[in-house]
Amino acid sequence: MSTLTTSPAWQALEQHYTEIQETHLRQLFASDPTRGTRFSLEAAELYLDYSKNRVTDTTIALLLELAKAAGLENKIKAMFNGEKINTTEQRAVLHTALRAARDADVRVDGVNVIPEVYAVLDKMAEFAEKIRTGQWLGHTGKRIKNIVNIGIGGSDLGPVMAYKALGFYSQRNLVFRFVSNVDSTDFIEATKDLHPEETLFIICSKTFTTQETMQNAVSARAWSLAVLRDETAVSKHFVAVSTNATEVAKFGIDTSSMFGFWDWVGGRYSMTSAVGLSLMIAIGQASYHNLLEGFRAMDTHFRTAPFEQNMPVILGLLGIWYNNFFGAASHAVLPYDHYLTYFSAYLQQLDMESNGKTTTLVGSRTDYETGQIIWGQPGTNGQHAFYQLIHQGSKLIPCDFIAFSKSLNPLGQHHDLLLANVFAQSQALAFGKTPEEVIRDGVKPELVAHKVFAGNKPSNTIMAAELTPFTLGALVALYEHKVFVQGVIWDVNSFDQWGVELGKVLAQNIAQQLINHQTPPLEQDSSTNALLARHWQRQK
Ligand code: G6Q
Repeated sequence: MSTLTTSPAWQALEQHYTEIQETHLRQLFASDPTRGTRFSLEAAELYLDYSKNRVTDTTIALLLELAKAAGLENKIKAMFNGEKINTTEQRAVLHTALRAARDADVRVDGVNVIPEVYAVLDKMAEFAEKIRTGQWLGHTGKRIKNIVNIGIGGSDLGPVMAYKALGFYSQRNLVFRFVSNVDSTDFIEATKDLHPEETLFIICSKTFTTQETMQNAVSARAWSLAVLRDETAVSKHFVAVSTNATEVAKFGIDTSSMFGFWDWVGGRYSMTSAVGLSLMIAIGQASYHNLLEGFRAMDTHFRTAPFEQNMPVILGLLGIWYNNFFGAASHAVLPYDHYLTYFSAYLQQLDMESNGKTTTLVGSRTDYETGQIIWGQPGTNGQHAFYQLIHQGSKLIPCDFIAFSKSLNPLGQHHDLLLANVFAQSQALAFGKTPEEVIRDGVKPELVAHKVFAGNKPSNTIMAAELTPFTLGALVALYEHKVFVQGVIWDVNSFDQWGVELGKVLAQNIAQQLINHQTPPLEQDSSTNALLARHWQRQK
């Protein structure tokens, strides 16, 4: 048995679970008319209503005990202070330094990293302005109109999510595309209607060795040079975002056109590093700095607010409560804002790559559930698709609803209808509909059972006045820190990703066979051999 599950805090929660597992949210709300406001928090322009969770004051107190027992306070300090908490890679974890104030002092190995952070931010701003104002010209003297970000994982999901999220603020005479997949269709479709003379590629790769990205970068160079017909054109049409100057130079990009970052920025936490270059070009430096301020406001809240008022701590603990005590394997994130189309996909990587682990910091195997399956998509569309299962299915799926009071694109009654839906959904999930209520509606007896909603389905509602760069920053930081809190409780390293390595190695091996048209005898397992043989046969 692990120290976690045998700890007094955990055992107390197990006992408490047996006491309240049958308690219905209807009872909890009936017994406390102030519940809707009492279980709420405000931070960094975000409002969190967590009253529709299956918790009492005792639950929260016990969960806070668990956080304390896990040493969360010191772990937060250690992260913000640049200690090497990514122990398997011996790295500091300092994405928070990327959005610290210009006069902050954050040290890694005794060196203040903030001046370097701002040197890169300023270089990005200068470049972004040149593109936005048309001062930066392509090889043939034409203005750059298209920006294609080539990257994958952390070098893609943040940029594409944030670009879509802040589309309202983007410069509309510029076209942005994001290529990530090694499937050539991605590159071909993204560039089909673009002209090389007007196209800038941002090759975004921390390592500059990632197979998919390098393959797409090679194809991008060939695509450009097929028209521009001059190697020197690369300097006007390619820039790099990377930590690896040697590989950048080898690829043929002048390192003066490289925007650097550092090994203390993990890929999935890199949205506010130079990886955000495409976003800065899209929204401009002022809005980009508003985004950083939103991140910073949430960082400060996380670092300083007492745990009982700390939004990421409360969200993280609620996730533990459902995952580990109610056995809820998944968690839905449901934004009621069309601009947040990619938000759940972004969170999937952030959360699942961080906490999808079963090895503890000291190398033993967890005997408890860890990372939740994160999924979702914008709300109203989901209502007409998968919400059925959340309402009446057999699984418990806690949800986060995200909504904004003001629409960026007001149009007639649209926004009222949108918000009516988000409020109605959390209400329906929490309170359901009893058989008596269904009968009162005059439903035929044989249909009553079908029309009953058990309710008692937990959800959080996160609201802000408006989707702005600031609120997006606060929202992303909220989830980053929520993931951190859970990683601390589960005692895993949220900042490595060894789980993605094996597939990469095996793919290289198989790729050699495919590229060299290596015919049998095949050296794989019998299933892979059969698949390869069939593929060769069909390809002929
Ligand atoms: C994120 C992961 C991973 C990474 C990609 C791209 O935390 O490390 O998603 O971002 O594999 O890596 P490069 O930026 O090195 O190309």
